[in-house]
Amino acid sequence: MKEKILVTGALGQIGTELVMLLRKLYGAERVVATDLERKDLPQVTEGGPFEILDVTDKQAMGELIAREKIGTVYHLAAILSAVGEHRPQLAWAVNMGGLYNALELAREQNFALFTPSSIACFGPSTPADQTPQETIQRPNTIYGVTKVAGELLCDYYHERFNVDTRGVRLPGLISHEALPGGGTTDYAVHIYYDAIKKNSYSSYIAAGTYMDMMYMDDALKAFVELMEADPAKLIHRNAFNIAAMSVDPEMIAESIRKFRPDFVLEYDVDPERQAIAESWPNSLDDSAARAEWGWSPDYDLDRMTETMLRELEKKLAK
Ligand code: NAD
Ligand code: AKB
Repeated sequence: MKEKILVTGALGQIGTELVMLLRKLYGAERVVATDLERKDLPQVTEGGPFEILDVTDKQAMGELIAREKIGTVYHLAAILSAVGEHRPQLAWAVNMGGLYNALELAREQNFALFTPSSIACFGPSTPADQTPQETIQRPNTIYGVTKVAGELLCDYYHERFNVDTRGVRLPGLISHEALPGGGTTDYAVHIYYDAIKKNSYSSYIAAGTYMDMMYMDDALKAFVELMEADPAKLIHRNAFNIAAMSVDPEMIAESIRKFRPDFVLEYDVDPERQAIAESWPNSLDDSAARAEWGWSPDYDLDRMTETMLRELEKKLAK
């Protein structure tokens, strides 16, 4: 990759680690990290170029992309599911307004655009187990509505204007670098923090509620591999199902107990986030991603648990 890369929403859970990886792969000066405001994440704001950028401001985004001669944008700025239900108008403005601006600029300035979708693009009427690549998509959250609309809009810009749009439907992501930003799957990150801090966790998601989850390194591998894949082989450009593990809180607790036998899991279920979780699939069929660009995850539940506990122990001891 010769041109520069721009990341929006770069100080979020994914952006923090994506920027660090892209800078390692392509050179620090070639990766421009942007977000709405500066946060205390020096690994991103001081490890290479960082700019303030509101993705709802098309003019500012266009000027920055032209000035920096950007060839690829990873568009991560978004409002996630739980926050979205409290601020639906903001979720629409950022998720759809920001994506529309990015797509229009990609058409005008000819850069490649990666946009993540989510398991949230599915709803209660979707087949819940091994959800197929192409199936019913009738989500009942504003976040999910913006994800389906975003997938379709990215397809449209590719077919109508030949914009190089690509994307995956991400499961809940589990990571130790930056905290998650207000989603439904966040419990699966918090459980590891509390395992280290208190050796116990009170889950807002009920036992027996299965959702797909993935360790961050696998998700970032998917981003980079999809953007480097041969475009001639991509049939489902913008919304590849990808999967690594389907788990409920009990399974994560069992995995933690392999390393911390006294770990205690309790429940204080939050009806709002529980309802969202129940509307999403239990597990996705990711065979299209495997066939079209060789997707395969490296982390299963126990490998992820071991890594999370080890890394958080170091981090929280500081
Ligand atoms: P996050 O909430 O951690 O980060 C989003 C970032 O966007 C934040 O740093 C926030 O400041 C920024 N932002 C919000 N409004 C903005 C605006 N108007 N202009 C510029 N920046 C703005 O989210 P994340 O987990 O890093 O998610 C990134 C993308 O991946 C989103 O599209 C999300 O839907 C998708 N995704 C994430 C997960 C997950 O588990 N983390 C799962 C599925 C899909
Ligand atoms: C959320 O829970 O909102 C996100 C997602 C799965 O899209 N983590």
